Amino acid sequence: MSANPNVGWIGLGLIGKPMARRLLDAGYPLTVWNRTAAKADDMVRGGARLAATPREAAAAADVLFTCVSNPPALEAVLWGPDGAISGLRPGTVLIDSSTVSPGLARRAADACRERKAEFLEAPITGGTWGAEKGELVFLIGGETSTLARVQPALNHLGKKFFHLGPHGAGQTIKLAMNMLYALEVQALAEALALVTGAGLRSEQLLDVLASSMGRAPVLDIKAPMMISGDYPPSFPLRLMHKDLGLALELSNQLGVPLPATAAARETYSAVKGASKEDVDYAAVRSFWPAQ
Ligand code: NA7
Repeated sequence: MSANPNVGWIGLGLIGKPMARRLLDAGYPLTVWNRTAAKADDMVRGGARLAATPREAAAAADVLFTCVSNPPALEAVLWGPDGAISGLRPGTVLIDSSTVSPGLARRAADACRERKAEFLEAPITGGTWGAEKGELVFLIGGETSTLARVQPALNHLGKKFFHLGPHGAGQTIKLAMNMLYALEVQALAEALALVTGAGLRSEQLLDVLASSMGRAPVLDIKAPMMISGDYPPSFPLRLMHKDLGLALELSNQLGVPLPATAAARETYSAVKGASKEDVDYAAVRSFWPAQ
């Protein structure tokens, strides 16, 4: 692929927008589409072109990224009215960085093949911070040759790229990763509830944790939010709730029981239902009263 191919970008959310911004800043000609068009205003001021439909964004692109919230959102932008699939040109590479089911990734790959386009699933981990710094970790499924064609663009977005296998493999590992984060963060919330319920201070547990094998980078990041009770979304709880649902859906298909995940999903469901704002998943702590 020649230097600086035309890039299309669909989905300017908390993670999608800083990713797209990095490609614009790196000099890629960028066409964007977002359901709420006003969220593209600053990108347009920065030199991006605004497409009227996902189809138009796809038609302008040599490389088209999608980064939207969940499976229905991806289905809408790919196959809805004026959907992106209908605009793909032969040879275009569609890269989906949303977290969706492995089955949906395979469907998108089939649809691209029918258009003589190529597909990579490339869900990410690293949150808004990683997206802004270009230090995301990509979990990739698809052909090696497709990845090689788009690697220069991906290098502006990520610091590490795991090519995990054929379509579906990236999403499967992503769901397993997020399950682990969700369970770890819920385990800390439960431990803090026990400690404070016994009349001790949260900081006492955290001090001991810092010198123990129980320490984990995700807990280092989420613990201060749990102490302050302030949960600005880096990775929103509503998306973690969605990923736990996707993991359970996959586990049902495979016949692999996930009892801890099933229980955790109930906690995340309760907090999601009670939250009036868009909170980080560290807010799972609010399931238990703060002491
Ligand atoms: P956000 O901040 O929730 O942004 C979600 C994006 O998806 C945003 O652009 C939304 O458009 C778009 N969206 C949501 N529903 C639809 C439908 N039905 N049709 C079209 N577009 C839609 O998510 P993040 O950027 O943090 O994360 C994106 C993905 O990466 C997600 O899968 C994570 O799990 C990982 P809006 O601006 O609301 O109009």
